[in-house]
Amino acid sequence: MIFTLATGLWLLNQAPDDSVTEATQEIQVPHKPAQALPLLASEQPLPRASSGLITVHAHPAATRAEVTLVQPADLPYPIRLEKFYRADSNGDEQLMETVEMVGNRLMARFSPVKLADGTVETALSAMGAELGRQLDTRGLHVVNFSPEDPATLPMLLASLSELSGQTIFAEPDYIVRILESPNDPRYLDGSLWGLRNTGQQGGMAGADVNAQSAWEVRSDAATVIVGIVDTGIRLTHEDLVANLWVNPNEISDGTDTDGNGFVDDIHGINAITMNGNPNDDHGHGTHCAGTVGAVGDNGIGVVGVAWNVQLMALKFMSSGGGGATSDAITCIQYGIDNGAHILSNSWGGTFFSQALYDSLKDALEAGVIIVAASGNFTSNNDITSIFPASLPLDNIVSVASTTRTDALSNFSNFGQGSVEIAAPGSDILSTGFESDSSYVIKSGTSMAAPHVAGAFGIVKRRVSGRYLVSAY
Ligand SMILES: [Ca+2]
Ligand SMILES: [Ca+2]
Ligand SMILES: [Ca+2]
Repeated sequence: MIFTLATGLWLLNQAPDDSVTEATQEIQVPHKPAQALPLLASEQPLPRASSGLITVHAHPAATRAEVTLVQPADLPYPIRLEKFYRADSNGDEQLMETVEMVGNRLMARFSPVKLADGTVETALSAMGAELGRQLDTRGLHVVNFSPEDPATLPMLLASLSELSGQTIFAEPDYIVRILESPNDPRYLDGSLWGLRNTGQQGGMAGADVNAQSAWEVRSDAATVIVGIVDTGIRLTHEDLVANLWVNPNEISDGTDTDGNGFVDDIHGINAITMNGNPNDDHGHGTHCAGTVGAVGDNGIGVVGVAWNVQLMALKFMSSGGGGATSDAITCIQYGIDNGAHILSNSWGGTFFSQALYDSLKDALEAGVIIVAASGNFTSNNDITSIFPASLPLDNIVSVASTTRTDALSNFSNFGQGSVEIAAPGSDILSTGFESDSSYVIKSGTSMAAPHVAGAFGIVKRRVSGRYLVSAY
């Protein structure tokens, strides 16, 4: 693993290499273009990173950078796009890289002492910014500002990092995305080969997670809570509803009964809207939830790796399949605070976030297992990191994807030192979000990670890891 712990200052974020950037383009889910209104554009030439800073990132080979603010229809915040171009030998411009971050906020960890005595708020006010929502109890906050000037975000980051004794780090609030692969052939009648493969549909017998054997040991994980950090869950789905986690301290009455900041968070939260409605408007999260824990032995639909588990819906990505790192952190902290044992994360990005690292370290200290998709770039995570899968924390399990012939899926990332396990991820049938009886097939390391999260659900109550080993 080449990853080294950065000090967290935004200037230390590394741009990925070109090949990864191209692969990134392939998996990006576009925002709804009809509503993606460019509000500003600037074409200042590089060099940057001195005075007159325009871009947060730097691309050493770029000849031109462009900053655009777009307002997607599916998100309440604008997205800032930093595009880096290079002129080829014909003089034609090639897009080398696009970096996405929230346009009107950033994340910063402040000294709790300086937060408490008001110093931080005064300093932010002088910069034209304001302290936003708290992300943890040790000084991590969102910082809100008006995005009209493209230089504001880089200038704020620079100014904050110079606030000696007040700011511990400041960084952009990067957009991360689902790790579903759009290109794989779909089998409309696809069976649950990932759970039991007898060689059907050209598969290889035994190329599965050996769920049959594991289920003979224990399919009931009724006391285990698995948080699905994703696009939400269809809360009324016939094969999920019985396995949804229920907040014991909340009732549905239009108020925040348990005083945790979320109104009627019965089954989880929506961190985009900061309320208790994590219903899925994309489908990705519902699919992942079904793989972890669709109800077993109920005579309908599919069956999760864990038949009887508590699924906590933690929504931070929108109908476009993307979301903000700060909102993911809100979901992770909610999971930790509400007793989740496992958090399933079928999403990622290529930029290191100190705030995300800190949040997952909180999970480690609380004994929460983090299962993370390794990415669909066909690249080596030992060389190019994907976050959160590549973060160097002992509780993170990075998952690659396999096919029904037990081969690595053609899209799957890999890495001897940075990917821990492979699980079925090509052509996976699971619950759909379109209706309460919808079942669909999806592919990606997004689909592999929940197999592992479900397996952890089964073994969570065992004393040793013996049955996990036998299941894989
Ligand atoms: Ca509440
Ligand atoms: Ca309530
Ligand atoms: Ca079922």
